[in-house]
Amino acid sequence: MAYRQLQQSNRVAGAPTASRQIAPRVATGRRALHVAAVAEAEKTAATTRGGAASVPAPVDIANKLRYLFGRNGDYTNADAYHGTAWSVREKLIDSFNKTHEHWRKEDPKFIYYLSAEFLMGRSLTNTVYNLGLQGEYADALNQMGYEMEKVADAERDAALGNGGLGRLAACFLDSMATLDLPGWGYGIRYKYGMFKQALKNGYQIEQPDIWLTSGNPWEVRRDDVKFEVGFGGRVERRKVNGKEVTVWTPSEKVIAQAYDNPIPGFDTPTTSNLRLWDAMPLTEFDLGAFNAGDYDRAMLDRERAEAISAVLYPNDSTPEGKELRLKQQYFFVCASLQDVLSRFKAVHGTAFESLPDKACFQLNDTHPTIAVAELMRLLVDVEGLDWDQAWTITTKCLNYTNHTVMPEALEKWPVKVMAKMLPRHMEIIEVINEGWTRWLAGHLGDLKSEERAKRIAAMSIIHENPWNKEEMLVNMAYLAVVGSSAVNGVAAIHSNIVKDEILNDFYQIFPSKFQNKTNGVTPRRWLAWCNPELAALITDTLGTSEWINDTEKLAGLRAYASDKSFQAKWSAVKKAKKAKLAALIKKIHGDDVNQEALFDIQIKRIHEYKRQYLNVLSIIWRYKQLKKMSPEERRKAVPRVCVIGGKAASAYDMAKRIIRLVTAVGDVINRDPDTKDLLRLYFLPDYNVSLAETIIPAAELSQHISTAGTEASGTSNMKFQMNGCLIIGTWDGANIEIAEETGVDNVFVFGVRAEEINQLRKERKNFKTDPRWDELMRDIEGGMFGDKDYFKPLVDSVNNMKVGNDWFLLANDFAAYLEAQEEVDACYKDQAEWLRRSIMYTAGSGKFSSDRTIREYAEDIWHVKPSRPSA
Ligand code: 26V
Repeated sequence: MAYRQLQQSNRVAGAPTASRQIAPRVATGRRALHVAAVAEAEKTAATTRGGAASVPAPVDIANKLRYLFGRNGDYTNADAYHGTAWSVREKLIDSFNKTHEHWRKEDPKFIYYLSAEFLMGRSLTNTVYNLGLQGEYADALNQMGYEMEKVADAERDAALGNGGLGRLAACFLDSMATLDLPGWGYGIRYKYGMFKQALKNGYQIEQPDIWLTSGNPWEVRRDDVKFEVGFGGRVERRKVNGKEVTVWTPSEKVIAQAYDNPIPGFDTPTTSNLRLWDAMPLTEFDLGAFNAGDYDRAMLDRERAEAISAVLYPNDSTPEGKELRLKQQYFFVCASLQDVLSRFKAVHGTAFESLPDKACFQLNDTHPTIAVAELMRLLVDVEGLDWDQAWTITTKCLNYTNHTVMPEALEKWPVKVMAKMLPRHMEIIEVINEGWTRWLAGHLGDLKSEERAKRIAAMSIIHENPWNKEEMLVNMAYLAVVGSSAVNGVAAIHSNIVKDEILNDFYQIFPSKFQNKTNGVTPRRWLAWCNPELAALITDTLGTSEWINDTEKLAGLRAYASDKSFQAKWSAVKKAKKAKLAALIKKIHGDDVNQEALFDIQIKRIHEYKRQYLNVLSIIWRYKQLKKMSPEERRKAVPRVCVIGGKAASAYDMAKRIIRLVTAVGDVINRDPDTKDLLRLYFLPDYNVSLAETIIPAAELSQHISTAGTEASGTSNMKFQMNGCLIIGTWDGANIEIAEETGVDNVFVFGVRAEEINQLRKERKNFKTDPRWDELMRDIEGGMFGDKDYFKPLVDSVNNMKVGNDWFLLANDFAAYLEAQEEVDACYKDQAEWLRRSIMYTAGSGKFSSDRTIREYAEDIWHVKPSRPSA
């Protein structure tokens, strides 16, 4: 039997343990219970004492509370969480140390995943499950009068990411550790993560995410690991021993302080690492200034330094030009590369030609792309390699993943900003670009000189700002492509768009650089741990829990898809999860919802291209139809509870209006006595990883309705699929591959195809809108949901028939969408068919495990092999 399964026995899938069943739940009895449990456990401990590991969990939890927090007695769930987390942390660190001792001895090639975002969510549940300690800690808490689930609920999310890109990085770390791949994540330890979203009168307001206030048990501060990072200043050429060297003297320096976040693999002794950097001042205090009575000036350095790792940038509708963001990017890249090189040198000295055999870096989008110039700087200026040798090493070590087709999201930094903040890097980029364009000129030698010049200009890393001819820009995607061995998109269709459109010029030059790596999600967090009831049913049915790290085994469920008794069990699990979501809706909105209704969910960042607006329009249309129906007709209607959740970037005005439209429509629909039993619409505020863990298992229909060709992949679609939730979606991103794996007929696919988009945009002014669409526009404009003026720009953005308007083609897809929604209703009426499809979704989700994705990266791009410590 596999390593940790032995320890977990059959508890993996969340079967209740004996003690959990008998545990009293009365809060008032907790203290007595707690004291008794600890005393009992201490007796046992007396015979087994002999190291921290042998201390029984209840005693250990109590000890942590006593000695770390100075607490004694009647703890809240939050206290119990801290005690438990600090206890679990020790086992995690033991595993971390063992793994790294092993890797130090073996010296395997490492993959370093450089990412400005890691959206980790909560750690307690994941850690105890992955370490095989779930049963032990659930029992301990039970004996003390607590429930693991409630205790785990007290943890704050680590929300160091915006959305898909950051959560993908977190899933990848889980898979890398689970597959025993030597690899670390590197990023920034933001003091404030993704903002908290609250609603005030139906409008989004943003609040700071102060996530570190109660301490973070999942990190280890490494006081011995810090590096200097410089900014600004001047660059000089000097002769040293007859050789010309370049010396950069920064005008500002800060310290990057390492914090390690151990990442436990599942069913393996491997625990890898996410190293996050915190920015600190070089000197604690300018004592001179302080003594002179200038306290403000003394504090200035500290504030300036700390600002670098203070906040996560929420991705905006206009992401350009924020100097602090470039500073953040360079800060973490510089510290990470120095860290890797210093470990390399400790073992291999200056044999840098073998660096590509020991280390490779994945650039998660363009955010860490300054790594191209920084690795060159470290190798040439600091280590004294010649340029060509350094360039060979650099391009062998780096790889780049593109995550978006949105042109405005492709980072370009003004040369002026780059030259001021990173003067040496700007020089290096210029030299790279000179070499690149010179090489291109040779490569394109057969072309006529005019055509050649055009092609070269189009591929130059440094180019004019098309909106402002005065300004020159550094195109970070181009730098990443030129500086990398491999470039990949994140779903089949997206990788084709990268090759055929976004980076087509480069694809023509280097066809073999371009790859596809379809995204995946970790089946641990997104099925096994967030839906233990379904996991238990799957394990029972397949007779094994091996599907948790071999999701292809889920295909075995296909044999049961039409089995009535299996369908009944499948449906019972969904009902239980729906009850939980209903309880959450009740808690937030105070309403009881019909739990027999179809639970219809759209959760993701709010963006015009994701088309939450289209969803709302169809909900309004449904409402209007219901209003018109006779009581007899209403009895036949399929009741729905619609849920929309997601954050709008603070500066993204249109997205905020969309949120307000959702809440305004909800206010009308949910109170209408004619329809409220048949239709509800709720906006769930502050959508985040833990909320997703509650919502996704309860969902029956999920919406992935981006304009074809705009959503690079989507990853929540995979999470819904794993949890047996049907998809209504466009032929976009990973929806396509999901449909292929699930059976296209099982998915509600609608709308225009990516190939048609450009033409349709051009023809926009001739487009004849559907009369139902026109009616809805008049309704919103006319104030059916109040706030007429506020909604006006929303109506205008899609309703003027001119080129450039309705850029995301809501009107074009509207009729097809309503039709697909009718198919949904018809299918839901046939519960046997609905359940069959639901089972087919989970059965078809095998491909979308991030284990598969990571295996592909490891084999095709990283060339990294597993290295597992002994148990
Ligand atoms: C998007 C946009 C849209 C236009 C306005 C500015 C802006 C800035 C940033 C972004 C996000 C780009 C990176 C990103 O999060 N991409 C997401 O990556 C996921 C993981 O690969 C993928 O599943 C999502 O489809 C993709 O949007």
